[in-house]
Amino acid sequence: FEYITAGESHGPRLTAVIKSLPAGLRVEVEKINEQLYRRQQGYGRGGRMKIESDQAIINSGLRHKESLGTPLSMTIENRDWQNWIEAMAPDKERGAEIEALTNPRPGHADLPGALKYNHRDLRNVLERASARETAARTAVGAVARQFLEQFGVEVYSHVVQIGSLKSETWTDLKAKDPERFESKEAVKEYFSSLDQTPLRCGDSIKTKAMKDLIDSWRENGDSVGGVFEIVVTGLPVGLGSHVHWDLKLESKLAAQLMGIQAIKGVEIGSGFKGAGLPGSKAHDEIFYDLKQGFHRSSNQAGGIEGGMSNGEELIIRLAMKPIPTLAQALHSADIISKKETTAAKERSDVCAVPAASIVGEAVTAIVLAQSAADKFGGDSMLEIKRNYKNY
Ligand code: EPS
Repeated sequence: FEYITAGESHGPRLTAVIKSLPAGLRVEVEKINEQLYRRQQGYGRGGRMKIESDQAIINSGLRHKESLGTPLSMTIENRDWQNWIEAMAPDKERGAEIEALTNPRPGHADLPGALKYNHRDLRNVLERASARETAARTAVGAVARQFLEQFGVEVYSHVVQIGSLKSETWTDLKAKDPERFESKEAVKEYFSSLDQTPLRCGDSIKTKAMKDLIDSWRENGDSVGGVFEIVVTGLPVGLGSHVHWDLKLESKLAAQLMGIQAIKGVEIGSGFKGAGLPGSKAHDEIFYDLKQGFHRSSNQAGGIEGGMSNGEELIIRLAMKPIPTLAQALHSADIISKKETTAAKERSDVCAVPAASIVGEAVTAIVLAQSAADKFGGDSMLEIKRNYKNY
């Protein structure tokens, strides 16, 4: 599951290549497109999502819907490219009419990117920094999900904060009504139902207030951030390892999840809140019975102990900053003249937290597929499944 993505936001298309994939994995392109569709939804998204209708085209690595074990490459066309053929032409000289963007947006990659790469047009930075790239990662994640499904692993998410408004976390919801989520089906039903909601938040009353907040901040030319949670069920014990810091499941998850555009914080289990508890209340006591094997009555660890999955649900919270492109532009300084100016106003989303939660699911699925492939190794699905069963 080693992979790479390429593509500019307004270039012809995005590309993703998964270098290593076991042979014999059934991959449905419809399931990839379903994830791409989910990423495009959510209240508060901007004009670009009205133009795009993301679909993956598989160019290599599959034959008759089964992986060959060869690099799987995919492309997603940018429909908006039609409006940028001259401005973003990869193979034509720059026309005199193409204006350079020189007023950097605070919070975006514009200024550090221009200084680092010696660019005199901020578009050379923002085109790749744009969260448009997350469509490619979502497609890779959709392949990883199809791998994980074979082992009964499900990756879910919900939004638990928009701007300053919070709703109940997964731990709160389960504590309030423990019986409600006893079956796998009930968990799946809760998370699946969120795809029909505007913000992927399970509380309809809070959702109304969150939508009002998005509307009122939008009216002020502002943008809105938030927090979402990833919940993974069905994980076996022992993904990741305690033996070295870079092998820990937490470090792998944090590294890749922090690599999602606009993510500024990651918390696992009780996270920052847990730091304030006495040790006697911060850990999950161990029980054993024949039916369940080893199990816990709480999940403060968020499913990871010593850098390894412990068989409980994986619970991760991610903080997304408000998107830095603002209609009410902030103070800036021109990169060429150095004169006072206001930041560039590219078309943008007012709130993309629900979309980010889908990207979070995808990236989590990628890390877990990588870790499962490390643990259960093998060139073919048959071999991996045999190793899993023996373990
Ligand atoms: C995005 C496409 C982009 C932005 C957004 C995410 O399209 P455009 O720049 O043409 O409007 O809508 O990215 C940002 C807000 C950002 O600051 O990077 C997408 O496909 O998700």
